Amino acid sequence: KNISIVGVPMDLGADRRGVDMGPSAIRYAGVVARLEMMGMHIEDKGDIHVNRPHRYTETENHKYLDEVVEANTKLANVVSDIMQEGRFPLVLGGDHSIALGTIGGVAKNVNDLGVIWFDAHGDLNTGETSPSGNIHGMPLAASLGYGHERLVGIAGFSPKIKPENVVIIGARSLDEGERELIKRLGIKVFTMHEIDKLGMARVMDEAISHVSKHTKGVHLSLDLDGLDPHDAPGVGTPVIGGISYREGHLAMEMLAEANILCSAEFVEVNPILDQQNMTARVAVALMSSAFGDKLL
Ligand code: DIR
Ligand code: MN
Ligand code: MN
Ligand code: MN
Repeated sequence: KNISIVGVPMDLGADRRGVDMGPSAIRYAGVVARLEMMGMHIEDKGDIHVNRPHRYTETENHKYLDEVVEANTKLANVVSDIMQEGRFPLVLGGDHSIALGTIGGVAKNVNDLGVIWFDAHGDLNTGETSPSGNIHGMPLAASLGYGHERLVGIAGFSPKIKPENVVIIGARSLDEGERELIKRLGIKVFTMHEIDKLGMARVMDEAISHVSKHTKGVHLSLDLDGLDPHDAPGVGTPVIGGISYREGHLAMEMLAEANILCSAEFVEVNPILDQQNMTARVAVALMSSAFGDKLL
């Protein structure tokens, strides 16, 4: 596989410093060497420039809207160029607002894109429903065409994905407006309840068949807070009771076996809140499994 890595040192979507260092932390954890060891051809395109405002800017309950839109517009172009070259975009976050640009760039090149969203949260808020005004809680809604017109309009078209081609895995903290949108759009969600009850193997079997049924490629958007804080402590909004390291690996291995991924992003790694860069190292380990690393 030919993989192009792009870092997005973005923290404005979470309104908390530290997650902007995620791309450095993941590189420090050896992402390039690990994937090259598996025989992948890696090109590291470096980081997208993120403009840092001197003052706090808020537009209708969307913190740092200008800067988030600007960086994601650039990211969408870079990701689209990577896909045009026939390479696999691997985007390193940064907070989850960068999914707007990644999905924008991927969906431009893949009609009927499927999305697997690993997260403790739904990221299905709009400016109206968000309790925080943080845009990292909105990218899935905006990709589906809901929310501020400037977020929805990133990459120049909307919607980028259809609700029936999305699956959320690991959810355990959903806001009221997110629950309503999930019900209204009929989005498939495997909460921790389903993972506990059915087991990760069955959840992934069902998730993979759901998301690949009417699609030509699947994007993996993995928020490290989907994992349990015990295994991935370096995240801005940890929620107890998450996916274990082993369940995470099984999920990635099953994705590799299914061979459906066309792009991936690993987000919300915050080395400031971490213990010995453990969360970035977990991210790299999960990536290698998603790209087909095996014990035997
Ligand atoms: C919350 C937190 N639902 C919000 N979201 C997070 O602010 O919209 N997503 N942390 O990853
Ligand atoms: Mn998220
Ligand atoms: Mn999250
Ligand atoms: Mn394993």
